Amino acid sequence: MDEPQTPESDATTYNNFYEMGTGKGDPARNAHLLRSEPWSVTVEGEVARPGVIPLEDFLRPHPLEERIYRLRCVEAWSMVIPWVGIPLGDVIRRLEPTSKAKYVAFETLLDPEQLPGQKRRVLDWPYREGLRMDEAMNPLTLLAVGMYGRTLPGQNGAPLRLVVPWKYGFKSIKSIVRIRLQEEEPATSWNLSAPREYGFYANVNPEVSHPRWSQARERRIGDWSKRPTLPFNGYAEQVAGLYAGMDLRRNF
Ligand SMILES: Nc1nc2c(c(=O)[nH]1)N[C@H]1C(S)=C(S)[C@@H](COP(=O)(O)O)O[C@H]1N2
Ligand SMILES: [Mo]
Repeated sequence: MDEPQTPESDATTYNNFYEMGTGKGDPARNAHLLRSEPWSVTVEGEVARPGVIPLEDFLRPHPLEERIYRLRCVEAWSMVIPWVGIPLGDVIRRLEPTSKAKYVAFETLLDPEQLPGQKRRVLDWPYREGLRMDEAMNPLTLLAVGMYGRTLPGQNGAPLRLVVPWKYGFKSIKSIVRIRLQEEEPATSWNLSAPREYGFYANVNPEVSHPRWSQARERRIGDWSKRPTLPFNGYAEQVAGLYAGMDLRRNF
């Protein structure tokens, strides 16, 4: 909370959202094609009440809270962003998971007219991500609906995205339309696309190099020089316990 915020103009013009193009400036140019209102979320799998829920009901009656997080990206850059959202765990509790719910799977909207990047098979669409239940219930895991005190711009994942501040940027899936609670570990887009490079857990581990580059240092957007990357992106005190006993070189 005490670190200087990334300028909003950087956070909204330097993006990864491959459904809107693979260049960092493409999402800001193509975001006008996304119709983020009205929006609903399909809830399925191991829950007491599955269904298609309008976004307003999905979030209600929870007060929205504001949090400042560092969202870090695998390309070794980071930003400090004041997200607006609610803890994912509060939403999951309201859905009443069954005892078989061990993981949460998420999917992004599939619509090549609104997301023209889906006309090319850059990834296996729709974009998919997942969390283990204890990761999903951790109070740091946020369902974001806004940033910098406004609703989310399309390029940042309007109207609903995940923010997992201790993991690589790619875990924070944008423009979510489907949440499924399930017993098996979900397939994830980046793991399907490059299994040697991107594992399911995707924790920030500065001591383990990515197969093609070191991840010991990162550039905070706006800074000239790089800084050391911290284990779990600086949230080790809060989340390291989730992985006690796991070999994070194997479970990367
Ligand atoms: N649907 C979808 N979500 C996505 C992506 C994507 O391509 N498609 N890119 C991910 C990656 S790699 C990063 S680094 C973050 C970037 O979020 P930002 O543009 O808001 O900084 O979004 C993640 N969520
Ligand atoms: Mo990323």
